[in-house]
Amino acid sequence: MATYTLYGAEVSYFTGKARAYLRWRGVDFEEVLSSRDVFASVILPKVGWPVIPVAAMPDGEIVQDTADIIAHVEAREQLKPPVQPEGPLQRFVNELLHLYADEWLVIPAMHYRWSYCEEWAYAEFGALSAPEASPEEQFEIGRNMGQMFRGMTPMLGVTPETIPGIEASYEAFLADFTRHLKAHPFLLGGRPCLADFAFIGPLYAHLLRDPVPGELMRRIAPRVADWVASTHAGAKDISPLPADDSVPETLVPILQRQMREQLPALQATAGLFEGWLKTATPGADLPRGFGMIPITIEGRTAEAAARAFQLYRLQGALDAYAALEGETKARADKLLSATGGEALSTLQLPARLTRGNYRLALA
Ligand SMILES: N[C@@H](CCC(=O)N[C@@H](CS)C(=O)NCC(=O)O)C(=O)O
Repeated sequence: MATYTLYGAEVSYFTGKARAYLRWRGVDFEEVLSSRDVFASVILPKVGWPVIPVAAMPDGEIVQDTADIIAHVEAREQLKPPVQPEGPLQRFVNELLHLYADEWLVIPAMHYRWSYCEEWAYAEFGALSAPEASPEEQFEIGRNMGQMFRGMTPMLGVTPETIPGIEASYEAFLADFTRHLKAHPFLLGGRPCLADFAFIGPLYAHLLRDPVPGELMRRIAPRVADWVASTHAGAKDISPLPADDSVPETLVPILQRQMREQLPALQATAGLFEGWLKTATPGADLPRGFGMIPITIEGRTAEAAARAFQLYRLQGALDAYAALEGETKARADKLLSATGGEALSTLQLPARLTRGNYRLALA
């Protein structure tokens, strides 16, 4: 019997992140398809709301949120090398890229799936949800389920106005990541860290596996497509990270894009969070969003939901920044200034967030 169980699906963004990590970590695990039955018998009774992936630990403990799943396995296994880089500056950049992959690359991922692969996605959703049903029944089941995800795209700021900006930005990202991969096997150097597995979230299920963006990635960024496939398969060919806690220069354009696009959205979301706090009490569950904010991608602007969960990943990055001292902090500030992210050094969340009972809450 496998030690760990991962409940999830091939079409799912965050399942790809957890699966790639578990394969790399080399632990014994079984993946169980998150069918309707699994939602009814495991996920809803234990977690309380419909979400994947969910992992069962060897003692039966149920864990949700990919960062928590990875942290739990790391703590139990104590294997080397760890998924977190050792260097404090590398840790900070690892958290920044984690935030970018989980909470910003979701925009191109959802755009390409739902603007170009809608019917295909309905069939996939139906097949995973009701594996025993006929293709026609699966399509209907998948359409009901998929429409919920499709309906999220305007909330992410995917509109006719922003779509050209999203596509231009994503293609430029692929070019920047290709240049990086020509110089380094993984984001921070010779071995994958949390951020690499986070990149697998958007880049595997949606942007490589879905047919239209998959063809695009293979055509214009074959090196990225190969990297996604091998990192998703478990990334076995590894070497150490730079021992001097340096960060590859080739990450600068990727971080510049993050600071240009995501940082203003985070600042605006933090502003609305401050307003929400005025009537909230400690321990209160956070809403999914705090209202609407403007987002701008390659000069194209739309309203998008001020998603609360982004602030939790932001808190992880700000904590890693706050842990820096002396010369390392000076190097981080230099990197922030080179990437247009100076505002991050003074950005503070007005209250701490925590997770408990599988939900995001005010600490
Ligand atoms: N922060 C969570 C995100 C999980 C997530 O958003 N999963 C998607 C599928 S890939 C989902 O089930 N979403 C349902 C929902 O958000 O209502 C994690 O890292 O596990």
